[in-house]
Amino acid sequence: MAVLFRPFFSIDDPVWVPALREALGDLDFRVWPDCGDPADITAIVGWEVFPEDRNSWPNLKVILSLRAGVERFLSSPHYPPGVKLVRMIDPGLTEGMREYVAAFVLRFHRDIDRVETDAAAGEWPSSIPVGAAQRTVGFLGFGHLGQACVPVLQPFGFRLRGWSLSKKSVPGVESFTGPESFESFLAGTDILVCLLPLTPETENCLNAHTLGLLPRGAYLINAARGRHLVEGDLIPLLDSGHLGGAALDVFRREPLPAGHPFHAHPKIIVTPHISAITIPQTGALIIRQSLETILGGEDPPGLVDFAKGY
Ligand code: NDP
Ligand code: OXD
Repeated sequence: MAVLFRPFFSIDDPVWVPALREALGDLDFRVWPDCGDPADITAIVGWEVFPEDRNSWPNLKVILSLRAGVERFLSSPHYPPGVKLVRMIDPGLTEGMREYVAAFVLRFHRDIDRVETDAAAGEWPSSIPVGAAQRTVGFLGFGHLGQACVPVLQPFGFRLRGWSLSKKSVPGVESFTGPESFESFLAGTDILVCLLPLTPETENCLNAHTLGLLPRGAYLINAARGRHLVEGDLIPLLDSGHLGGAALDVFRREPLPAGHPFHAHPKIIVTPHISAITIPQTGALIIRQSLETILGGEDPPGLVDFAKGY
């Protein structure tokens, strides 16, 4: 059994290769393009698949994604049929997402951008703040990452709700399931956090109609995928005051082109897909654990269900 790593980003060689080598040191670990005999390769670790992956590895059993979201693998014509796919569930990445979501929930909750602008303009108004207990944070997609945000937000007293396909029993969080509850979920959400996987069912789910169902003045945090949002629908909702602001980490085109209207809009905060990144030290250990689980004949956490698309 040999594990092949396919570097993709410029930081992979100096960062990921040593981390994986350390975690997988006692296994037969190879780095593309030094693959050796293709028949040895039973597992591939990487960010996506490439044209030669479809037919080159006669004994390939599993692909271990370094990304949490796996739509690029699933939609690729190069994905080798019959090979299992495991998505990344990394404690380092999870910590990053928790921090990102908490940072923007608090920023929107305290209306920091408006008060900062007012103060800079010489305005010094006093107003009675809305308490966290009067604010509902709704997780659109309440899986690993959505649920991981609960312990950081709960102590502030926010009302929390999550929308998912299957019912969740998380203490203190109202669970909404399936398309039939989508509208009532949105209608009661003041700060919407999108953490859905990108699938045919979830693509374009943030649009004029659905965002229009949020209460007036609501906020959007999209840390999932750019294709969840119909980009052209957002600015009119912000300009009309229906939405109070949006923090966007992901876009249909990345990097977001210079001159894109999101860059200049006063109510949009653009971050460059940095909300949560797989951390080599912790991620490499997860790859190790997944391989051990697979070698033991079991399915590791994060095994992708091809029928569901995530
Ligand atoms: P999970 O698979 O753990 O959670 C996905 C959640 O979405 C689940 O609750 C699932 O329901 C729900 N869901 C999926 N499809 C539907 C649907 N059609 N209707 C209702 N609910 C649905 O994924 P993670 O939490 O680990 O990650 C979520 C996404 O975040 C990733 O797919 C990725 O795209 C994105 N991401 C973005 C990053 C960034 O840097 N911006 C970093 C990491 C991830 P159920 O629980 O019932 O299965
Ligand atoms: C991921 C991402 O899916 O970085 O891991 O977006």
